[in-house]
Amino acid sequence: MRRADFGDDFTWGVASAAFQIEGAPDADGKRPSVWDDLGRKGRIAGGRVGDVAIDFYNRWESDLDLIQWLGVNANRFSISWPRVFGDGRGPWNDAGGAFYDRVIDGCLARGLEPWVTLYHWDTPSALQREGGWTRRGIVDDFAAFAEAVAQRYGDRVKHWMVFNEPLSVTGHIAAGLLDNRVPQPVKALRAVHHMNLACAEAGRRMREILPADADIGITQVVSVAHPYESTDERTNRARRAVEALLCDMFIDPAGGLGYPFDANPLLKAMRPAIEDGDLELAKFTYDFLGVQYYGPAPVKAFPIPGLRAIVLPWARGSQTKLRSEVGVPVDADGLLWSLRKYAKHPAARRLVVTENGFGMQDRLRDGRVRDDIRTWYLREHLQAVLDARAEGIPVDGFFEWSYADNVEWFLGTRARFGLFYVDYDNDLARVAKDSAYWFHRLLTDPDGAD
Ligand code: GCO
Repeated sequence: MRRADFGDDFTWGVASAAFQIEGAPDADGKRPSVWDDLGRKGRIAGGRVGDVAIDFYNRWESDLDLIQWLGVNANRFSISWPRVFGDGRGPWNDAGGAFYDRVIDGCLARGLEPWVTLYHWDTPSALQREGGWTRRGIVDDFAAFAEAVAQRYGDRVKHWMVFNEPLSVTGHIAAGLLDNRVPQPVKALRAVHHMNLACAEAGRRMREILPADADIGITQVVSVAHPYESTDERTNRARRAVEALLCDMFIDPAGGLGYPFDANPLLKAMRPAIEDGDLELAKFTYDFLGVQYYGPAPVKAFPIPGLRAIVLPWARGSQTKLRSEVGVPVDADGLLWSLRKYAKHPAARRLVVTENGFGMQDRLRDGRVRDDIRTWYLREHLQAVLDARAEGIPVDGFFEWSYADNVEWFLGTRARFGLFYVDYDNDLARVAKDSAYWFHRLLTDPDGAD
């Protein structure tokens, strides 16, 4: 496999997120986020691991050097809302904002296009206490934050993602993980609608502020159901129901298709949140859909009298060969099917794989991390991207998650996704894993990598 196989217009990047790498929870006027609170409440494995994370706040220069060494031409990272915008509604915090000036300028100085995610889950604590995404008023709060960020960095940042994975935030709310541990599935479905409104409004306001060539996208979990196709109607109903829940209730409204209530009647619980005119407000054509693919959603239809189909997305004995150490089924074919499904979706003009990576508990032995399975995983999924491009599917970028091990949310630092190993027992030293050397060869050696 060679970089040249993907064409000169292809974007190669690595991805990360503020809370997972920065640390410095109180530095330079930063206000707390819901994830700082979760760490302090002991809800994250290892406790307040986010307070240091991998110390990117202080090590951003040497980390950008490592990212540059990989041979990528882009670096995806996120802005911490409470680091730059107080308790959520401003005023702008210049000292906090200056940190992202340094990172953006540092990227540009190293030939790394900054790809900026506006929101990667770190809701300001003050807004979370008001209800977070279950409160419709957050739509205006978020849009004002988006405007402020675009005004500050729009002169240097061309590529934007307004939101990272609304599905994940929805799951956190549904399971009651963000506050008092009381599951709130109905409130979560209504929060879906608020997120959809917020993303579209942020997109519109950014479009007004940013230069005409601004590239505005959104990242979504895209895990198509497995089996990827079937002749059995009950199975296909199950597949549609799962994809409606995991992907289409977020992507379809942006494309003017409304909500897939027919595919999954459970979604009708969100109806009280939908006000007159909302479906028009939820529309926004993104320049790209950020496809976040780790594995498919295995489904198995269980015929239950009176119910059209009940599905268990993570059915036991799923058809895929392997699961990562964080329990995600592995099947690169699912990425090709995902790219096929959204290739012509009205919500976006093109596709970019904005996250793909393999979580495992790497071990550092004799100064080396042997992670052949991660190299195999990356090669398989890059091949799926090549296959998609060969079919004429407009996918023109790939961001590996992540450049370095970091705080994997509730799992803390146990699950490792990085190309660089972070030695938490040795001053957070970064050590290139075997997969990092493979990725470096692929991107810098004209003969590519096997
Ligand atoms: C996600 C998030 C990342 C995760 C990564 C590994 O997709 O869940 O964007 O923050 O850390 O995907 O699970």
